[in-house]
Amino acid sequence: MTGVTATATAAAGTDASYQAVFDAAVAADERIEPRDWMPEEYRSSLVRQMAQHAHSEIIGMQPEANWITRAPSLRRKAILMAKVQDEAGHGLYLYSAAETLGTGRDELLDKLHSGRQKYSSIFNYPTLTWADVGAIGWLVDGAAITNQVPLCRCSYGPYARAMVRICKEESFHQRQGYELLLALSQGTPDQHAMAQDAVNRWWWPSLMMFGPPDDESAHSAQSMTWKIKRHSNDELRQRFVDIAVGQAEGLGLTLPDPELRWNEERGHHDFGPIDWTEFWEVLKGNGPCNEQRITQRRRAHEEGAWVREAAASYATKHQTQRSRSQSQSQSQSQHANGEATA
Ligand code: BYC
Repeated sequence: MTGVTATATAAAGTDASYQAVFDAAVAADERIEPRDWMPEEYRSSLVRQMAQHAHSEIIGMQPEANWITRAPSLRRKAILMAKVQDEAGHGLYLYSAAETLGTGRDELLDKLHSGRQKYSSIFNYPTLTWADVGAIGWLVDGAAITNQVPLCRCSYGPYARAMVRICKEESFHQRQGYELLLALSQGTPDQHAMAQDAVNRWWWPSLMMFGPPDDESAHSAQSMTWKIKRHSNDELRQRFVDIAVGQAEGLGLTLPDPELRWNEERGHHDFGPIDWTEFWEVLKGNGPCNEQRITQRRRAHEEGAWVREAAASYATKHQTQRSRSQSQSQSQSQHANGEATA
């Protein structure tokens, strides 16, 4: 919020006037910052979405990391390692952004590990072949960019700023996936078939990433009023389909939907029905890899306990050293002042 509105907030003093200042800031496309007053539901909805987003980034490392040791060349291995590391970084930015709302990372991770918070449905599908790494880059990162570019204009400042850097990195991820699939598509007939098979398996789950249809989306209307979300789930899904059709042609691959066709009247592509039963089943924990992903995540957390302990004791040691040298220099300057006065 601007200095003027923040001052107005301080002067106003009642919940209703705080709310009015908040609403005016959102309406004026100003950013809400951590110390600004905000409705509790706005705070909790942001924590819910940002936590789910952060969890998706770190769980999303698993399906691709599965292929690091089997990448077909040093170049591909280096690219894949960089991408997976970027995803850990995205998780870090997002957990840090969520911390500005007063929710610590430990608490969020605990909710992920105990199944009280979600991560994206897409990461509950297996990566069966090397071509899946390309399909994830092209389709999953492509869907992520379509969804996340508007989040750079989210009303909550720390989330919006984190998204700017994340989107830049996601663009690189998407390009590497496209380039990988193009190489396979233009390779031997077996490689082409492998690329096509991966696209066939990842297409529909990628469309599900955008969330349930608008009429079943519990949070969309409120999130759009608050300008956390700028577009509805269906709008973004349609935008993604329209982009992907031309890109699939460029790749020489087809999308597995016989009903996919340009609709002149709508100015968009029509596409076939999404299997929402499958989506809700995956959300309930019944996808092909839910159990494997969460077990692996808990194990990684337990095995990383010594790193967190070491980092914490290192920080404590340096904090103690800093306080000691500060108090030493204070007493030296008091001593020096005393001598000067004497
Ligand atoms: N998976 O009211 P709705 C990435 C839940 S990309 C699981 O429409 P909302 C990456 C939803 O949480 C993926 N759950 O919700 C890419 C809600 O349940 P709760 C992460 C889903 O929030 C490549 C219920 O269904 N991206 O990280 O308005 C490599 C009703 O939904 C899903 C983000 O998280 C789903 N697909 O809209 C590595 C982007 N869809 O919470 C990593 C930020 C819906 O009431 N998030 N649900 O229990 C968003 O933009 C929005 O949260 C969503 C959902 C569009 C996903």
